[in-house]
Amino acid sequence: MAATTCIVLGIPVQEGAGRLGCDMGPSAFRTAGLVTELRNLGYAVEDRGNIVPAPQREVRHPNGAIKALPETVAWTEAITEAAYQASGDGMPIFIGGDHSLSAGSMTGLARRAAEEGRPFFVLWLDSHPDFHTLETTTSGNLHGVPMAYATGLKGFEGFFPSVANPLNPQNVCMIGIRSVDPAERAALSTVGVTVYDMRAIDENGVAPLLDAFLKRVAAADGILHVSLDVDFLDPGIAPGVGTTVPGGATFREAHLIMEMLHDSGLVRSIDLVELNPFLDERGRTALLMVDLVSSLMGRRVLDRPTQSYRHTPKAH
Ligand code: 6HN
Ligand code: MN
Ligand code: MN
Ligand code: MN
Repeated sequence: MAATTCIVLGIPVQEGAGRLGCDMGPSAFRTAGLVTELRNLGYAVEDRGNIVPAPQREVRHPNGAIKALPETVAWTEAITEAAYQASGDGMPIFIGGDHSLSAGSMTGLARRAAEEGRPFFVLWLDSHPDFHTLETTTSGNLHGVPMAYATGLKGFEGFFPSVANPLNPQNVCMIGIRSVDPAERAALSTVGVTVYDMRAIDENGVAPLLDAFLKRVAAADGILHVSLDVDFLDPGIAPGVGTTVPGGATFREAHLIMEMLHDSGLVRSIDLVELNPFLDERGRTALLMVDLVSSLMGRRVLDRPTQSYRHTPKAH
């Protein structure tokens, strides 16, 4: 594991969110010690700095609610390419930036997985499914569309870059969901995404839910990407986000997920999104996110792994 090189990619996109401030996210993650923390865990870290969007072209959509379409398209082009490249060099950690960045990270990573001939899976930790199309979004904030885009839902063609390797919705597991718009609910019910809402966590705990998904990824010899939106967490512990939703994951639920992900050995890339340092309290949300990354990357309480829910990925 310590042979892995972590590739840190700053993506200061904020146009996809309804309020400004996510452009400061990459700085806050660095200030909170992300790189040092990874090095302390024994990883080589290559911080590639912040990427810039591709040149903008004029693009308009009949849905007049949509905001910042040319900007988001330009970001998506650049992020897709950067994600594809970085995933060939190590383990990309995308530090955002709002969640529109995942339109690019997931499509770039899906291309890499397709080239390796392995199925691509995504664990989506968010209070929202971000499953709007360009037609259905009513807020017009394009951080609400990346999952619909990456899974190849109709209506993005001619506006966003075409998706060569659509993510199979059946390879997506969402945990923490508690704010779903009607059009998203309708779309989700038809495509086979696994959605665990907060009630599922309340009734079962996170461990059996995540374990079932990880078993599927391991059995398929899949590549797993984790997309962690700050608003997955309860606003009481993570106030630094523009779209807080009450009743989110607790500190321990979130850490347990990270610990199980580490033990699975299946994670190949991570998005850290929606951190808005302007709304944070003395950096506590940024620090918590870095703390969670440490758990995901193998920080241990004892000098041995905890013996539960272990999967053995195939050697490559
Ligand atoms: N996020 N469904 C709402 C909308 O505006 O479309 C919220 C989107 C939140 C986006 O979680 O990254
Ligand atoms: Mn999101
Ligand atoms: Mn969200
Ligand atoms: Mn390890």
